[in-house]
Amino acid sequence: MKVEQVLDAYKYAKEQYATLGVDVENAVDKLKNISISIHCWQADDVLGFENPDGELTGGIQTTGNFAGKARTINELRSDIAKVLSLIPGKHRISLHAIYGDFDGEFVDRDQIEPKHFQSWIDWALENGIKIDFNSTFFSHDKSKSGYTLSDFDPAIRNFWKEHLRRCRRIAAEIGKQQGDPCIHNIWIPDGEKDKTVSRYEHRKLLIESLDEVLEEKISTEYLKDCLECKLFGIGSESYVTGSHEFYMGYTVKNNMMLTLDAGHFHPTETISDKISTMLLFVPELNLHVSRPERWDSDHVVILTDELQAIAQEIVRSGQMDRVNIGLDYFDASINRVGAYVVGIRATQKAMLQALLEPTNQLREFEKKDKRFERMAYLEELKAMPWNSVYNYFCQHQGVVIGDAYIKEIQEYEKEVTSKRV
Ligand code: RNT
Ligand code: ZN
Repeated sequence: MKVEQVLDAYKYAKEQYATLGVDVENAVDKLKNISISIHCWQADDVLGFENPDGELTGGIQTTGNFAGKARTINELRSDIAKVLSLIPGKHRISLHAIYGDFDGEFVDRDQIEPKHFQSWIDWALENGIKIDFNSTFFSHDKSKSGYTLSDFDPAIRNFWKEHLRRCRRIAAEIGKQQGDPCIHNIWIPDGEKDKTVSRYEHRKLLIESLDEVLEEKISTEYLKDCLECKLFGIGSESYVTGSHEFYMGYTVKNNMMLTLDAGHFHPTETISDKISTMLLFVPELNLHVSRPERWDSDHVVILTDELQAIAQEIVRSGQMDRVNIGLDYFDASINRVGAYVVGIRATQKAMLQALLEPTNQLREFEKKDKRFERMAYLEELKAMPWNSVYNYFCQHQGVVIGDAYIKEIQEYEKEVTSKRV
């Protein structure tokens, strides 16, 4: 598509949306300010740099062995830079604790320090990127029982408490240096494959562990902790200590941020409907936008009905500034850089569509009991020229439009990732 064609299509789209009372420029402005927190772990199948030859545990798994995964920090940064060059807007990178710059040394989880992340902070500052953080409670000898912070063994719990303490301080240091709070996501995989009789006991231990570590007060100017729930994982099908009810209770009680991962519920249960509820009880939400398919909670995000519903709920709530949008998926069976770009673009497109909704008018129909009109307009909106607006947004931000990113990824594969053998 040529520059003028994009502009013509945008002009036409603007006129069409104006007939519905939608201000397109305002929507584009808002989209520009939505930073998506891009997970670093799609690039290397959640292996990290602590022990890249180790096994991924904790109830998560990647399948496939597509060539070209990032094996070093530099390769990972190069892949992320490529991704960012194909995405309009300013975004964040979400790091896991196992992605530190350990300089070839083994640094255990209860030993990590801000210095192991300084090169990430410098890299991010140079590139105008903000960083979010995640403590890593999986892929470790001391999580072999299936439990960490809710293990019966106090020595195991102590080890992981120290990890959490250190992660909070690292995240706070990141937040301080970047002049923007670092969101620190805490996901604890603890659970069991089969019928568990000590559910209450483990949950009580998890509360004790969390309370003890979170007692250390750190300003939200630097650090925002959030807790991520899950219903089941691979090998923890029967019981997960940190269930939805557990963290719903814990975050509401402690006025903390809750993380909702789209793949962490019953297969037909969705997070879109939880957004308006939880926003009434917790200060902020963190989302792990993901796509569940059957047993897997982490397929590449695409423009599904549920993704659109999530975006609609964020926008319709009028609380966009209290919802942090992060991604969480990992697919080792396709080009990993491509997987990033498709997922991020899909998330932006869903947000844009939601921003282009004449919500006030739809609310009027609702109030006046005009349910047919509401339904009909919601149907019409699906086929409105929102993609012309997205193309314009890309062009305006100096990023390739339409399907041109596919060729870029093919070239990067040819020149870079396919050579990683
Ligand atoms: C696992 C959780 C968690 C992880 C990442 C790697 O089911 O969703 O967020 O995917 O921490
Ligand atoms: Zn998640």
